[in-house]
Amino acid sequence: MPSPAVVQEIDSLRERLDSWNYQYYVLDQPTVPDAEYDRCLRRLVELEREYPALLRPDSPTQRVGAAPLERFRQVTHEVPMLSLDNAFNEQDMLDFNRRLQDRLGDGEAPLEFACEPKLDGIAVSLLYRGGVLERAATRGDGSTGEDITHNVRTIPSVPLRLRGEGYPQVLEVRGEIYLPRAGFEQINARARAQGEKMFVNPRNAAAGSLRQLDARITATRPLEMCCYGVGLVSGGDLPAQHSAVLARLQQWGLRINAESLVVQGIEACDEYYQRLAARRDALPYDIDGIVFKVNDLALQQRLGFVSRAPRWAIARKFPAQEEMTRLLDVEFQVGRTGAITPVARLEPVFVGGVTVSNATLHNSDEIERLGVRLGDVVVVRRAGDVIPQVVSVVLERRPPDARPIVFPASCPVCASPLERAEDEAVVRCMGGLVCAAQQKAAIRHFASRRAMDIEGLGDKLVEQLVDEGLVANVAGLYHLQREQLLALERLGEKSADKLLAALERSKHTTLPRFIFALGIREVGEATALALARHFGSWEALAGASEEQLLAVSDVGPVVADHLRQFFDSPSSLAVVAQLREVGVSWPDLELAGAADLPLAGQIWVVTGKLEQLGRDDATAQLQALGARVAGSVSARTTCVVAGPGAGSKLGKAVELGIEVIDEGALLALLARHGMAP
Ligand code: I6G
Repeated sequence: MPSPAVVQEIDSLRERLDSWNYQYYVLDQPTVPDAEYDRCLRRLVELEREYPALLRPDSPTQRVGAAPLERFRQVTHEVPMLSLDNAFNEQDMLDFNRRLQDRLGDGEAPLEFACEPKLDGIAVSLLYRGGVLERAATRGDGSTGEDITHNVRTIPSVPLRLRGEGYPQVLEVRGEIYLPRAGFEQINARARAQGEKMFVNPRNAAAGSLRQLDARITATRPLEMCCYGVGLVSGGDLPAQHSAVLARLQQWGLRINAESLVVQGIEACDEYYQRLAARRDALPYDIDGIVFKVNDLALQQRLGFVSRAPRWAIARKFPAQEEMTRLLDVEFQVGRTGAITPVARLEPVFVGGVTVSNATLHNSDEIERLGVRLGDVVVVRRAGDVIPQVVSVVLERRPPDARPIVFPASCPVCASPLERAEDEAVVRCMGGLVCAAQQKAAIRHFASRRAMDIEGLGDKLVEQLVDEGLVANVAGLYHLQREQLLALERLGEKSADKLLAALERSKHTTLPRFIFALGIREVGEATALALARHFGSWEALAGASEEQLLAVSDVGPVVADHLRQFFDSPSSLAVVAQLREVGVSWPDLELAGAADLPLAGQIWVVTGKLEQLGRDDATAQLQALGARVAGSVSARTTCVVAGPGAGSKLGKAVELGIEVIDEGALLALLARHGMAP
């Protein structure tokens, strides 16, 4: 007999899961991370297995999703759309393999598996009759979905008519509709600019985009479709293996995942999983695991199904990219340009493969948008190498004593007034270089490797130098005395001498590095290089009019304005004069017209993950050297820079015999042309 405590736990789990399901599937408003949902569902499955008498047909374990929204026409899936069992580690995969071999009873020979990433999107069914798209529907609860044909027709990767011939008279294709990460950033940037509600993650954005009554809205969202299998098939035959079916779908014009692979045996499945896990952040879309399927369809048939999932497939999940934790405090950091950034201090939580205890809250608008309070339970997302973000608040877990977050009225470091420019979300400290936080940030930037490259001047030391009043601006660094350094806590003779030598060395620099090191707003490395090449000397740059600045390839009105503000500021010019006085110097550059730039006339393509530079920086730097950076490889491409995770572009380059270099070679080339390595 189950104890009252067990009955109560089951009831409570069901209630929570039902409520989350409704929020997630019906309202498109996820309230808890998937990992938390999975944990509760697993616990409920476990309890129901232990106490079968308590199993009820309406338990959340007994259905795939939630009820569809009523405002769309309902569609019955003739062949139910099931879900997949999950594996969370290698042992779960070995157990899966054991179950397969035991059930088949064909001996211990390795089974053949079809592997592919599990996209974090919306499962849909496309029904083709006579090769023409007749209906598209969501999975819904697995038996009944919603008719979203009008929306799906707007997705370019969904063919309205199948290509070629030989397809069955009735062919139901299944797959995932999703938003690539870049598309998600794009629509969220648009929503932010227009003051509209932003989406929490790409999956949520894809769901919201599909659940539109007006297909014109869907058409503005860069959705994609990737097919992973078939449902109803009649009036024709398909090949005998899953991988061959996918290949056939591709021939008929449907998109399948480029990462799909057939492997032999469960160990090879683990290798595939590890390989993709290492590349997960570099993929252009979110995935939450890998799906492994027995490749032979006759074997699939023999294996059959258990309740809601096929026995012949499993999804091995990746560590969750969203987790819940508590917001303990908010600190207001002052950046190099005076921008005040609220930073969430969190109860440490393991998410996206690392322990996270800080996350950005961006600005006061974002705090308002989230409606977050101190003490709230929040959802933290860490995807790729993006800094962790607070994406939503779990309102149902708000403690009674949660307090509003109060944005400071003056700079938390120097007490100077704060200002918010009319068209900006950012609030800035007006203290300029009087503000110790801005002093420290400016010095850290000046000393950084790609600027003046002052080795041994770490963040801690910068803190000490400013706090002790030894240095107030970057020029002050060059007046530091050995005795002053030795008097600092935890700085020995060796370190002091090393720092002094590094300071001395840094005096011989290049014009692009010097411009970059000054930390002028919006002037990154590539712009600094473009300015140096355009004007050739500091004097020419400092004396340039706004029009002359605007003539530089990388400079728009905003950058030109920041530059002019810098050159019109007596205190900024005084610091430059002091730097030159202590001997900071550089050779002038030969003037380069666009046609003289070293990579003028060349077409470059950057693909895969660039660990050090990042793709955007690499692109900007190549452009500053005169190259055109294209999005696809063609016979006219001069060179392809390929990092880990490079896919079809790399393949095409190899096929066309185009030069391919890695990030190391690119860095060396940039260095040869005066860019910082
Ligand atoms: O939800 C799913 C995602 C991906 C799937 C799936 C899949 O294959 C790559 N395959 C099946 C058979 C099912 N759901 C039921």
